[in-house]
Amino acid sequence: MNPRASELGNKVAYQIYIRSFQDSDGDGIGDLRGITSRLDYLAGLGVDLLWITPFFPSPQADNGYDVTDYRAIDPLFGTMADFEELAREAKVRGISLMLDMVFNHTSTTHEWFKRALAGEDRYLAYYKFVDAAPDATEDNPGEPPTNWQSKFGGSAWEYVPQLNKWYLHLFDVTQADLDWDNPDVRDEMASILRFWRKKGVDSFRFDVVNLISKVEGWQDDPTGGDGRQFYTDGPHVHEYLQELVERGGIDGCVTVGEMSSTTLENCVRYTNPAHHELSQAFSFHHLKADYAGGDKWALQPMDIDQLRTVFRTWQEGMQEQDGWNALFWSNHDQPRPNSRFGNTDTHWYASSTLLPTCTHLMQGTPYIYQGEELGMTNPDFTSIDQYRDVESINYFQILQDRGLTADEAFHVVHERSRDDARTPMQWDGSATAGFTTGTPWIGVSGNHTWINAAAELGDQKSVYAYYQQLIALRKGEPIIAEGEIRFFDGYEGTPIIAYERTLENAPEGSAWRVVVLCNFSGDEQQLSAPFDQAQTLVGNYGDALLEAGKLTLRPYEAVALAWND
Ligand code: TEU
Repeated sequence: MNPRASELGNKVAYQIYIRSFQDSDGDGIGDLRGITSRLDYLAGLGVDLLWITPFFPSPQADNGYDVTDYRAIDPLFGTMADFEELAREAKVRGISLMLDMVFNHTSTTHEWFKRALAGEDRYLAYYKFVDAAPDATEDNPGEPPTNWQSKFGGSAWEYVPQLNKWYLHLFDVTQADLDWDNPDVRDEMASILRFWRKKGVDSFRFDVVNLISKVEGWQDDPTGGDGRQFYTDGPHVHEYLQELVERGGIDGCVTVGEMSSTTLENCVRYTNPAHHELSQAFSFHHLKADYAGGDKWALQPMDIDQLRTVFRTWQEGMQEQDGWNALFWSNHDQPRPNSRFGNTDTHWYASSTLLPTCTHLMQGTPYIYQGEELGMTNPDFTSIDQYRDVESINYFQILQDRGLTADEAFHVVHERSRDDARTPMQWDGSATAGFTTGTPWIGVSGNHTWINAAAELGDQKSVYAYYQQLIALRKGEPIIAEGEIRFFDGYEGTPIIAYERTLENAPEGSAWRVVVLCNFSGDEQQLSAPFDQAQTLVGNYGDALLEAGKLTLRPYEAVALAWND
């Protein structure tokens, strides 16, 4: 059994994008007290871990992923007393708070960066500053140190005239990359973790943590790419993570790393307990099955063979080497998965329940992103003015610079924007969906009138009830938490993903085998299914059309068959 299974196998995490979850003071922005007011809803779902996106002081250029002070609470979201109350109330309900630590970069409004701009050597060394050419000027700074591109578009370097230097920013220009090769920086980050540990926090998410170690020396990307090979899973990343975990006092905590463009081999090292790094990894390769040529901003229909191969590679690969996957379809950076990989126009319920059935029964720890448990969809925005995300607004222009018309660029943004997942949580059918008594910072999706918690709670046929069922299964059926996983061959070229879980010495009455079959299409599929004596463990159509060794899968149907004799 995977060594992580006993501590993490029956846990389920829920992600809150604090800006959009619940506003308590009418300013149109979600906050800590708002979350506290909704803890019973979360406890009712059955979640154990609550990942809350950053609420530290920030100018909000990237909605909190641009941190000014890691040891305080931004007044936008409340006070430290509000945080402490939330932590207490969550603990009473058996829920552990997972804080989101953005350690690859700080805001350029951070004290450290300000002191660097003032020319203090100690703080210049906190960041990746590189001397510009001696004759560089503000009007003509010359070429940046490398041709690397920011993930939000444009050069990854910004020229600072008063220093005649460039600084690196892999993300927004206001997010300056820290120099993790500097032991003073590593000391600071470990100290920040100790500060939150002293407050009783025992769970952390690390933002793009596999980007912290950059290759020594500055080289152009010879492929004309964005330079990611020079900083992704970099030369010292494992060493720095082990040191951070040990000195931050978080070995044994529940931790998860967001691993951008990573590899299986590195994620085994990040999560295998023998390495004392993190306990889980978010990898994103499965969420690139609809990226034409791997480019987020080039649309293509979802490639089901690619999706199946990635799931198989990561599930069987991490199992073989005692790594541990975070299981997810969405977060605050991804479009709503039911809109993206299903068809919410023709099969909203089936699309909204196919996806979690596929992943919640895999090996790993499932993450539910706010509203996913209600079947929230991409918003029906019709104008770029409705979008707020810096990346989306940048790419609306970049795509037009690449030759797309404004309408074509808008269509791509509409399908790919991070704001697709950032519209207010839909609590009820009122004008602002019960999210705020004020004006929401971003528009409410029009379908909140019928997709909302008030309409679904108590309805045993709701998407919410289906998620409750999946979560209860993970806690009640040991095979899901502890079983081995194996994907079935023979489905290439079909819209089916199929795998089985097996558990040796399954407890009396519990399943020793579960077969999961998922139809990622809007068409009925007939399968040869030599599955006699099977029980229907769970299915998004409520039953299974299984007879005489044949199984019919209806549009976007997922079913799990179990053997427990
Ligand atoms: O995301 C990393 C990241 O690259 C994502 O922004 C996402 O993969 C990208 O938008 C795909 O095009 C983390 C945070 O989750 C994100 O919200 C932050 O903006 C980013 O890091 C910088 O901190």
